[in-house]
Order: sequence, then C-alpha cells, then structure tokens
Amino acid sequence: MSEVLNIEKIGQIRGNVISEISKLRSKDEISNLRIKYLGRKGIVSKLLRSIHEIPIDQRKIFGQKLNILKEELELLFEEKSNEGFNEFDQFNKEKSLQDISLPGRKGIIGNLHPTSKVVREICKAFTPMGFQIVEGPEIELDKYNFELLNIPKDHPSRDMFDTFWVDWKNDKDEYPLLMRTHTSPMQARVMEGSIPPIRVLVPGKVFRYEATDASHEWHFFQVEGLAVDKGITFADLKGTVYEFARAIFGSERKIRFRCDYFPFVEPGVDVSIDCFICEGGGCRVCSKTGWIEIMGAGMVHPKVLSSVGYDPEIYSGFAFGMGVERIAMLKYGIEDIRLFYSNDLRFLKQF
Ligand code: FA5
Repeated sequence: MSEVLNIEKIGQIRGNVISEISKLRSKDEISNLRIKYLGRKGIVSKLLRSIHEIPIDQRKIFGQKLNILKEELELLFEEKSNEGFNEFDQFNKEKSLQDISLPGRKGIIGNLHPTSKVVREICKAFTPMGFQIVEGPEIELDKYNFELLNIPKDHPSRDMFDTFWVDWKNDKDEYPLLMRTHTSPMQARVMEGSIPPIRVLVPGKVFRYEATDASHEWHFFQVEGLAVDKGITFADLKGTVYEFARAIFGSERKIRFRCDYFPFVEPGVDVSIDCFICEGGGCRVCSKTGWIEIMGAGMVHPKVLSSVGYDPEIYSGFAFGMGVERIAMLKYGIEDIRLFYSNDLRFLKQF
C-alpha cells in the first residue's frame, strides 16, 4: 500500500467527497465524481483492494471503516442524484447571473404595410361579387403592356407610359421587356388563357418614369379588374364600382365618373372620390380640384377582345385599374404618397 492508511486518511476522503459533491451541477458531474471514488479504479475501491497490505491486526478495523465510507459515499451520491436536476436548474447554476424564470422579453411583432392592408381590403370587397384574385409578372413583354391593349409602337399614349426598359434585345433588335407600367397587361393574359365568363382582380406593383409629388410615386400598386361575358354593359361597371366604393369608404363619400381616354377601352372614364382633406374645397393633395382620382375604367375595346380571339359581337366586358396608395390616402387621411415607401417607422407603425 503506497499511501499510509489511517483513520485520518479515511476522514479526509470523506471530507473531500462532501465538499466536491456540494458543487456538482449535473448528473454527469455526479457520475464522474462517483467513478473517481467508487469506480473500479476509484480511490476507495483501490484502498479496499489493497487492504491485505496492512498489518493483519489492523486489517479488520480498516476494512470495516472503508466499507462504512463506501456505503456512506454511495448514499451521498444517490441523494445528490435525487436532488432533481433539470435543464433549467442546470442552466441557472451554470449562468448564475441569468434568471430564466423571469418572464421573457416580448417579441417584436410587425404589422402589415398600409399598401398590403388596403390591397387585402380591396380584394375582400370584390370577392363577394365573384371576382377571382390572380397575379402577373412585374417584368412584362411590350406585347402585353402595349400591343395587345391597342397601343401600337407609334401611339402617342406610349409617351405618358415611357418607362424602365430592360436591357435585353430580341432578334428583331427591339427591347421587348419592361417594368410594367400598369396591371392592364393581365387583361390580355387572362383573356388569352380562359373562356368567358371572366371576373378577375389583379393586384400588383407597377413602375413609371414619373416626377414624384404629394400624389404621384414612380412605383406604386394597382388593382386591375376585368369582367367579360355576354351582355355586360356600362351599368354593370358603374354598379360594381359603387358597390366597391361603399364597402371601402362608406356611403358618405361622393363618387364622380368623367369621360377619359385609354386606348384599350371604349368608352373610357376616370373615377374620382371627393377629397377627404378639403372636403371638396381644393387643396394640394387634390391639386385644387376637390377630387382625387382613384381609377381609370371603361368597356373593353372591341380591338382588344378581337386580339385575344373573342368575337366582340358576342362578348363584351368592363375593366378598371385603381391606384392602391391613393385609396389608402383617402381611407386613412394620408397627405403625401411619398410617405408609403420612405421607410419611416413613425409612419408605418400607425397601421
Ligand atoms: C391606368 O394605369 C390604366 N391601366 C387603368 C385602366 C384599367 C383604365 C382598365 C381602363 C381600364 P392610370 O394611369 O390613370 O390608368 O392609372 C390608374 C390609377 O393609378 C390612377 O387612377 C391612380 O389612382 C393611380 N396612379 C396613376 N399614376 C400614379 C402615380 N404616379 N402614383 C400613384 N398612383 C398613381
């Protein structure tokens, strides 16, 4: 026996175990300490195995003492294991400065952008009238954005739509791709791919080469509407627009229809709502007119119907395209459209 075994030594081992065991923080640590003392090569086990090395007259007494120590240590380890370690206790003990029983910090939950909110409200107003929601590409072919909508290459109305062309030429040396200037290209796309009756609503982003002011942005959202069937008349268009305006603005707002020109409708109108700020008196938001234009609309032009293979003698339809931010401005009393995309949280958090 290399070390002198005496009562003091046994007491010392006991003391060490008691002190070490009090610091243990997990079952793994208990197991490691148990192995250190009581494992096959543990301190106490080794002493027990070497008992034959001590003088025979002391062997019995030390044997008894060591066995008592072993039993006591077994008990201590068992008690410590039963203390009920769980992940939280363990975590707390390891990171004593953190008290994970404290209530958690409230997560930051964002809110919908006012444009998204209004798009959803518009869709909700039209779906009970049988309109289906569809979406289209933001990068569009000239063919859909202009040609099929009765806006050929030399048409003057292209000027007001002069926009962001995509730097890609086709084999005719043309630039046929652009950031769409309105959601109307989806009129042709939907008609090409379906058989009437059609009733669709197309929300989406559009882009224009436009100087910005309180009511004009260079990128904004539109919602296009299209209904095609046998026997659709202008009265259906008016009824649908009134129903929508009542659902969104309530019955007190005034609605105005005025003749307007869009190459893809005949007759064409613009629809305005009386200005919410000046109540019709004239201010900078309504450009001193007392009215805010919210949509262009009209009966689908016979040329457009023909270009997608529909017989205009059989089918007729109406279409409209509204500006979402303008509707949000009216609904929430927002005085400058540029607030929508300037990323100012003081503005965005209000919705
Ligand atoms: C059009 O874009 C047509 N495609 C609408 C249409 C569809 C007419 C179907 C007939 C049939 P317009 O350029 O007027 O039309 O735009 C439609 C609406 O978008 C406007 O009434 C307005 O509410 C909104 N709008 C237009 N330009 C801007 C702009 N720069 N910033 C914000 N909103 C705008």
